[in-house]
Amino acid sequence: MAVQITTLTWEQLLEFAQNHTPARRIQRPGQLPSTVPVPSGLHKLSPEAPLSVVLYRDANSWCPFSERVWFALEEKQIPFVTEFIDLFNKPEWYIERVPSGLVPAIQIKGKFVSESKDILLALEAEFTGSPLLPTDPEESAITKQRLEDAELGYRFLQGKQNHDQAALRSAFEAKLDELEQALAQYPGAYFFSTFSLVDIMYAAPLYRLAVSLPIYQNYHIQGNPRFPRLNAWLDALNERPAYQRVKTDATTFNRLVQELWRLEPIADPLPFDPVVSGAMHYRAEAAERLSDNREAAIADILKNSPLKALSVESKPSIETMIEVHLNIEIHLKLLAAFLLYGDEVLSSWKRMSQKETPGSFSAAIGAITLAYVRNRICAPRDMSAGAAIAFRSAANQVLSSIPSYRWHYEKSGTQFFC
Ligand SMILES: N[C@@H](CCC(=O)N[C@@H](CS)C(=O)NCC(=O)O)C(=O)O
Repeated sequence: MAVQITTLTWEQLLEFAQNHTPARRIQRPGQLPSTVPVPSGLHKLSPEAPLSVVLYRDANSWCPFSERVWFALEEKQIPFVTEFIDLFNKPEWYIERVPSGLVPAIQIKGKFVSESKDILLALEAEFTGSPLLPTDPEESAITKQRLEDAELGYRFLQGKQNHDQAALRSAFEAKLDELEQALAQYPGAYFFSTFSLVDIMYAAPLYRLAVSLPIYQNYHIQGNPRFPRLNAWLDALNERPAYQRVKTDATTFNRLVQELWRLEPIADPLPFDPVVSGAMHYRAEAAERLSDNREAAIADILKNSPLKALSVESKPSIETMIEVHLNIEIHLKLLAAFLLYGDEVLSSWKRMSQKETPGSFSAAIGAITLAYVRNRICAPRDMSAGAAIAFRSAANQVLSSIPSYRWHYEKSGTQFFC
């Protein structure tokens, strides 16, 4: 299919994207974040019925404890509203209601409950559909006991100075061995005979350690023959639609810990899973987010990316500003179109570039724009983890299609490539 980027409108891209993904978000004008995913259980509610559950969570959507509660709400298909709390500037009313000031908290029929474990149990007590505690009373009692112990720290990942790293690794492996044995108690993939709150409690820490330890400690859980059941558990977890909605992606988490804990990567990131990055519904979700949010994205690029040097700091002429803006927009459009229509977009872009030889100014803006948005998006704050993987992988492919101006070096005899 022939795709002409220059004549495609954002409205066309948005419409095509919406037709190819079921993912929908609720607009939150004037608030940050400006959108929130529609809960999968919302369809159960008649439009007039008030929502009786409010989830209070962190504005950046990084908190693993909030992820647990969201995961349970999605598994149980409970309709709810999300309110974001800025953890760096907590509103007074929140501290009054939740004296610890921690997220998550939940309001069920007007009553506040905090602490993720207590919230999960309160949801079980209030909403009996899709139970997340085994129905067998004995198993249910053991599940509740296990909940008390379902903590898994990040000490080995952090590798703090003054700590014996070999000892941290041994302690971590001993904990994984124990989980491996717990999983072996039941024939299925989960900790008990059915998927339960214990699986939910372990999901965020185990998944996040599995994707970050290879990079920061050169330690692998996935593919490690010592942990076959944990690997089967991670695979089964990843298959659950509720988990696909709530989880973060490896890049979001790895960038977060790099900044938060000043960790230095010692290995390359794991490659993007081609099944995920190629899935049309994820590509369309990513393109839908970009098309719908393009104005905010462009404003953010102008304000916070290295393009600030051109667009603000050097007091540019109006003509330069217009050119910067246009080139940001065309490269974002290129990314959205590539997500939706695939390789043909890049081939026709290359053909056009060869004919019209866009200047290095345009290519520089394109490269900065694409690298910036690739790193800037955050899952699940901006889009689902699967869509984020599709977005980042596509941004890399579009980046590699930007002309290299190699012929200039060759003409002047500079041996840049050896
Ligand atoms: N034990 C709590 C831990 C919750 C927690 O530590 N939340 C963090 C965000 S991940 C928080 O609210 N931090 C803000 C603060 O410490 O002021 C639970 O399970 O809910």
